[in-house]
Amino acid sequence: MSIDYLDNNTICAISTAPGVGGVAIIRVSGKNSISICDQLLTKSIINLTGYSVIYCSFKNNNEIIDDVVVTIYKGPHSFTGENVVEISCHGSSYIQQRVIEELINNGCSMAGPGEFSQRAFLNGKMDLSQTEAIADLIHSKNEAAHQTALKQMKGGFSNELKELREKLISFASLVELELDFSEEDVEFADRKELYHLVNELSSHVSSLIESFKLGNAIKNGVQTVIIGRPNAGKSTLLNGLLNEQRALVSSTPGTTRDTIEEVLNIKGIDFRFIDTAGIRETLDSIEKMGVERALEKIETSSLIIYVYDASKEKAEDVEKDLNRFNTSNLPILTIANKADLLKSNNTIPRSHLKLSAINTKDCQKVKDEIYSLSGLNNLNLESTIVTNARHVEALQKAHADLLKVKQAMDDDVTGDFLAMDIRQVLHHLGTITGEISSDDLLGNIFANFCIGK
Ligand SMILES: Nc1nc2c(ncn2[C@@H]2O[C@H](COP(=O)(O)OP(=O)(O)OP(=O)(O)O)[C@@H](O)[C@H]2O)c(=O)[nH]1
Ligand SMILES: [Mg+2]
Repeated sequence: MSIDYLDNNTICAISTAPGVGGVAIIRVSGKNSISICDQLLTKSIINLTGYSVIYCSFKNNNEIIDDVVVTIYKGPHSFTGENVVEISCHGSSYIQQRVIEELINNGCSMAGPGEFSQRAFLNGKMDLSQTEAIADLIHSKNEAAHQTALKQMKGGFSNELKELREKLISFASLVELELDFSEEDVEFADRKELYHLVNELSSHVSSLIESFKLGNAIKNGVQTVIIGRPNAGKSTLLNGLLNEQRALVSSTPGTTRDTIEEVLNIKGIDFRFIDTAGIRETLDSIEKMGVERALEKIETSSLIIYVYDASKEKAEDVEKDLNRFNTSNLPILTIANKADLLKSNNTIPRSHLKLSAINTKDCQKVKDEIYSLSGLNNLNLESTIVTNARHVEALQKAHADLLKVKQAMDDDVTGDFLAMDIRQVLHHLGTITGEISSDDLLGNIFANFCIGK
């Protein structure tokens, strides 16, 4: 996407969700937004001050299209930093389209995806990570996602990064200053202090990277696959967890063919449970596809629940299954199911959870086990949690370069190399907030936004 903000055209888009609603909001932003809208309203808005709200009609020449409420924002005191007019009309798709059409006929152009947010960023209303947080806020589905997005939008994360960068910038300038006096062998930047700072920064950046595990779980949920042999009770377990008869259960092995996915929120985190076809050698082509799909689901999951019929299965077969299915060493909860059918001579390893999936109450125990297995029990929404894959990638690069700085100091390299490595760290941290950005980067980010945002 090209960035044509410099020509300062006035853009418009429907900012509410597509379709019919009680009201819809059409947003207009740009230098001419007030004068363009003024021609289309039955009351003049030219002389109104910012934050004025006015009730009037939206018209085309003499045809009244709708009664509307219009809010005026005068730049820079608006979301985009430009003059903005928000037209609230009745939420018919026809009215929304007519309003847009008239705006375009009068000199507006249709906004591209995320163009309002992009303008907000380019006009310095917020930095890149804050802009991205708005997208997360709009999509937040639970308390944790809402909290982290809100904090990021308010600038919590940006301030933390700014502090880290500032500390390093002053050192970078001192090291660079030394280069100007290279003949004189001076050291303006105290190496001991710098070493200490780099250590401090790298552990800070590490903990931000670590927080992504939680951040990702908050944002995208934790995919948890339920696997085992046919008839083990996997579907019964899924139903018990959900407290509803979601999946078909029967005593015929091979009941579940396709995978069944359901989301369950446990302590604020969405766990996406996937019930799969029982894994066995089979000649039935449909069941075979189901088995393949089950094995594929393991690859994309973060957690595994392995269920076996404890009244029937031999210990060595269970071990064999565990080794075969968990090739990527994911955290795994092994459930010794059908505990109600166990005879006194059956012994169950301590690490297996004894369960009767037909007993819904028993299934609730699984929720606690899954939650603690996910390693998210230290959920602390007070500290900064990185939720964005782009950010964590930049942090990882910054971390690698911090290690290079450390190594460079250990090797006692010259100031110019040291300065280069420090600049790299600053560069990567700067890409998160957008202090360092390129058209490509911005294009990529905003292209993923919807129109009207
Ligand atoms: N006694 C007893 N029966 C159970 C228990 N859990 C499941 N069953 C029964 O075991 C049979 C198979 O259960 P399902 O949940 O369909 O098993 P599954 O693992 O999904 O089987 P497939 O879909 O064929 O792979 C059903 O008749 C269930 O009622 C349990 O804890 N105790
Ligand atoms: Mg099943």
